[in-house]
Amino acid sequence: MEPDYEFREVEERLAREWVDTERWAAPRLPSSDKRYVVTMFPYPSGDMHMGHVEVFSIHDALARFSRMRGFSVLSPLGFDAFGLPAENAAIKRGINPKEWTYANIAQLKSSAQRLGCSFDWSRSFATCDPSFYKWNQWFFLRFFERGLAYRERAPVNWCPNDKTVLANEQVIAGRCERCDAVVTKRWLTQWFFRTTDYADRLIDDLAINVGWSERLKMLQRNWIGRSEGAEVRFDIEGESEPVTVFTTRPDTLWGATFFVLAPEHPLCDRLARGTEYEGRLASFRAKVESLTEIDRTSTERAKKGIWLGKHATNPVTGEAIPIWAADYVLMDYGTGAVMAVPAHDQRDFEFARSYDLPVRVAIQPASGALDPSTMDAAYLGEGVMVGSGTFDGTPSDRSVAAVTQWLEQEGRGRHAVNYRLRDWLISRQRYWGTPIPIVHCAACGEVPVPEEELPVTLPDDVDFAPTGEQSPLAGAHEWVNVRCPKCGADAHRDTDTMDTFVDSSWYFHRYLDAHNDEEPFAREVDDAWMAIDQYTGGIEHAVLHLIYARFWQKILVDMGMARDPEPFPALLNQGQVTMGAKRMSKSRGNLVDPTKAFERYGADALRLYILFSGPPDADFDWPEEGVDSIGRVTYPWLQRVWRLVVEAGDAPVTQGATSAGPLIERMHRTIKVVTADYEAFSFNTAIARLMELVNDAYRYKAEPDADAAVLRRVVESVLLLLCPMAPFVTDEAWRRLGHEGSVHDEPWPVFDALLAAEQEVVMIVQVNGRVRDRITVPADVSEDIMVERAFGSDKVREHLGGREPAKVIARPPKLVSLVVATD
Ligand code: ANZ
Ligand code: ZN
Repeated sequence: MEPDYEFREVEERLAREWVDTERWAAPRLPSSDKRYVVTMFPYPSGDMHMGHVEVFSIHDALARFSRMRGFSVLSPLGFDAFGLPAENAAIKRGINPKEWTYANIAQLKSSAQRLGCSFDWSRSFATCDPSFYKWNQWFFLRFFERGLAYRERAPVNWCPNDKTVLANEQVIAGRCERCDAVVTKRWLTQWFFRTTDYADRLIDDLAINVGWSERLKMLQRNWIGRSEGAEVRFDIEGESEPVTVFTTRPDTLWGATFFVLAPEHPLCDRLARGTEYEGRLASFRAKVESLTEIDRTSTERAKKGIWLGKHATNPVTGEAIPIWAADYVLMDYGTGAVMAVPAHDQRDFEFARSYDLPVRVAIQPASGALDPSTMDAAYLGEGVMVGSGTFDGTPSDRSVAAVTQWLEQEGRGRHAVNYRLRDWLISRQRYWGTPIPIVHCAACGEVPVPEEELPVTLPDDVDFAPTGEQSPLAGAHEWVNVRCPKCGADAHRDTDTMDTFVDSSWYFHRYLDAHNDEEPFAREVDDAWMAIDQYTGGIEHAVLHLIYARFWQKILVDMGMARDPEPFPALLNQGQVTMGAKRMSKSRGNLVDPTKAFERYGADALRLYILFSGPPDADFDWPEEGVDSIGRVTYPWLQRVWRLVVEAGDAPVTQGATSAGPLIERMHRTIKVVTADYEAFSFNTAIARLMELVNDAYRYKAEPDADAAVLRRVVESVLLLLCPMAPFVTDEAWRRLGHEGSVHDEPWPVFDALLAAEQEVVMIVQVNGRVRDRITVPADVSEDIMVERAFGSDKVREHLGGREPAKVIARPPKLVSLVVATD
């Protein structure tokens, strides 16, 4: 007897061969219809884990499937190598982050190769390569020229543990996304990219992304948080200039009974200066500073505030209304100033009740009169305007537009749109990132590093432990102190580094021209390969990475460097691999190590196991027994496929058409449905169909008049349909069948529509030997389905009369016979 399939020898040999021959390198320009498929590049924090295996298996099956269908496929992989984890790990070990990072990259890369991924390694890079980050700096300077990069003193999110600022997107429920420390606010001078300029396009262009889930689009829309309303100007006691508020409800202006400023608002200082309120303001501010944004806006918390001793004038009633500073008004939303309408805004209502401020109704519902003295919540519903002069009676579906128009005519306000989205804060006070290519000169200000001096490389000999508000780079005196490129005077480099989301915003363009040292990428190759036809990655990037990359893409279009307004119109979010419903991690001790799986069962069995576990977007809870569950499921099945190949291998190589028969028809149907399964990312059902076809082939083989040529034909189809998911065993088996070339160079099998059509037959159901019903079923119906359909028949049930049959005989596909005891 033939020995079992020796997966280890085959996989190691083929994996090496594929790397040595650059087997999956794509041409510079596509040679036929293209498919650019990208999986979000990994962060090399160690070796490969099951999350990588999952997304790589899905991605690679799609890449290989597209190749077989005749597309020119580009499937690259690089490494997202800058950032805090590398730096923290290096600090702990007392080595340079560079060493740690490149060692991890080498390991991750070799594991991806061992897994049999068909990545084009000739285009690979790490974002910490100076040849990559040079272009981050180049882009930074282009943005700077265009006014899209600017430096400003602003209150920023500060993580006291990581000792760096965080973008709004990196603060989750008031805590640092990475280390979970409570985030505080600090005033620092920082670099920003002007994402808010693109807010409308970021919303509108979501319509282009037809291959996105509705959930993802909603997450982005909420994040951008477009809000329409009006800006209204209020005169302030003792101020020469009026102050503007943003409101979504200008129609409630007649109900504004007080005026509220964010405690950080500079106007608070001016109003309180030199009065008894000055000290109170200072202590109130100190209290508010310790609150997170979540606390401040929470509906559960009692709102706090202080009167500032001055008044504003309600522009429509002419009434003097008190000016308060309150914690629930945020400095960085709208204008940081609010007209408070307690009758119709819940936060204002609660505040008014706490501090005994007047409530005045401006919108009256049809049901009856709202009474300010008895209301226990703000009224947010429909109605008509009341107490609003000439506007009285205007219904609330027209009131906002009507009042806005009038404010514009009167010159007291204007239509306005506000966004929750903030400009992207990109500077970090950390070592392991792209240095910002700016020199600060006392005379010339912010001076760009001349292009021919790029890249500004990271100095190696730095004490890179975080120091506080200053980047560790500030301590690298030789590196920092330079001459001003403009006037030659003593000057110093900017010591901040860029947020690593800068890298991931455009890396997929760099793959297209990874060795270009004249420009980030040539327009010609970008037009030829972009947009990405299929992007895969985790839903955790729903806001951060996907917003920034879409923003960057729009700038590229505006700069004439790219054509497509959206970079990835189709996106698949894979689920998570867990164990005991918890994320796999070393510290939890629930890690299933891919290398162990390679050793015991092979990469093919591992890939199939993951793909077979369920739909790709569902989470998969790995069984407690760990890696050995592969040994019960996909490993023995691959051995079974191999034995079938060995036995079919004795038959002559298929010449032309094989006579049709039930097995050949089954094969055509399998090709049809498996093709549709691949198109729908439904790998688990594809594998299930292939398992059935293999069972049928075994059954056929046992028949006395089995035709060896038929069997061979079916086995070959199984290999072709399986090879994108299990690339090693299928390639070896293909050669074993006597083929010269590789299975991966074969075209995707086509089915014969006639043969694939479901044939139908009429099944007869007998009860105690007499025909009771005739039911149409597929010609290849199984016994189980036959019996199920027989019991489903009303006529049959009537003749059973509630009795349980003593005997059930099914003869596929035409007869079911039920025998019941007669009394
Ligand atoms: C008066 C008013 C009356 C309001 C009413 C609402 C209802 P969104 O939808 O989130 O954009 N607001 C404005 N700036 C604020 C700030 N910096 N901090 C806290 N609240 C602020 O909400 C806009 C509304 O939130 C604005 O409309 C304002 O209250 C408040 F019946 O103005 B409104
Ligand atoms: Zn200068």
